[in-house]
Amino acid sequence: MSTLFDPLQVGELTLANRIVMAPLTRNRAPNAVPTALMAEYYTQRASAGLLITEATAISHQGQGYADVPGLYGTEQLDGWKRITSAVHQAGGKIVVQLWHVGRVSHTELQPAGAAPVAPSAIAAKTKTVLIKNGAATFVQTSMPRALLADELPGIVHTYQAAARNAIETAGFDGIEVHAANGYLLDQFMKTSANQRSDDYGGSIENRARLTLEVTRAIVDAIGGGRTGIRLSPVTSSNDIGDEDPQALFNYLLRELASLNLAYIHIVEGVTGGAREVPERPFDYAALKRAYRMAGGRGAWMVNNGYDKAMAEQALNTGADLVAFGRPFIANPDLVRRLHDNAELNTPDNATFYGGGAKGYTDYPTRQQSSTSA
Ligand code: 8OZ
Repeated sequence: MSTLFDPLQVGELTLANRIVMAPLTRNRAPNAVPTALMAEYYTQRASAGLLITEATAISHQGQGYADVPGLYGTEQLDGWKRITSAVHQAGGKIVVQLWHVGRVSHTELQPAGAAPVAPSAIAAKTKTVLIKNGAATFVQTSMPRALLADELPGIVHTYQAAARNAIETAGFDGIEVHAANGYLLDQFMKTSANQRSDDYGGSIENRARLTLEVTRAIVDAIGGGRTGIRLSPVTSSNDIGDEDPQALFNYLLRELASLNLAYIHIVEGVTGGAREVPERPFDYAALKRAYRMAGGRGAWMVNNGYDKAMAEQALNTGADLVAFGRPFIANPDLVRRLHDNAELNTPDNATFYGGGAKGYTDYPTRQQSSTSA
């Protein structure tokens, strides 16, 4: 029986253990440029089998929050290169999560103050963050405009270019397609945000098309063995929802099966919230079966509110990797602590988004706690 602490080959990535650091937005990249402090933060956590970066915009249009990083300019790529080098030096593996927020944005964050883009001109009833006079301010997202069908190849190409740059220039081990949490790809997939009447709306096949085109284009550029995808079938994040998520995601997973992806990353339940949603039941085992029966061999990564006991249980019932979010914020040495059944530091919600070293790089390892006491 494998444990959390056993190594695993995941596509082209050789992971030291099954413990993954989940993507975590931290809003500490002014002007979208990754910093030395971010390098310190990721390097502190390099004992994870795999680090998945915070969501990272593939274009200025893909930006939706103040001080989140990008991957579309030279300075941004240079910043990430310093981070991947430091993580590799520390023996870690790191993939970047590729992000286009779609409608979850504000005109002030968009090129030339334009409207954010979306499958349809339907506003998300959700907020984003701007910095006003140095302070984070929550504002309603702006009314988006519907993307024209002839703009979609450009979006696919932008994802592909970001993936190529991520590997060739920024030195990442791989990429994760962010197709979860109510952002652009999830907006196209789900009925609450997509009312299109062209080849990208209506049927499940049409709504899944953009996600599949993006993933295929990335696989063509960097190979399936360096590509993962994150999905959240029933989350309500960012005002998203679908009438029949089981049918939608079973179809998507059957289509993804032939791409030889490194991993499939599933957020179970509401992202960062309830794992069980009584009004939106979902059979994750059936989803996995759909993928495996279609020939999918990628590692199965589960996420959302796991502790050690739940993670071990998941491995015993067929998961390959477990992604931890908040525990990794507060415990740079989470792998060691889980291994030793040690107590965990408690994360401080007030410093999750924005700020500096406080609540970011100053959580002590167990060793630091014992020597400073
Ligand atoms: C929290 C705050 C802002 C963005 C996600 C990228 O939910 C995010 C995010 C999370 O995937």
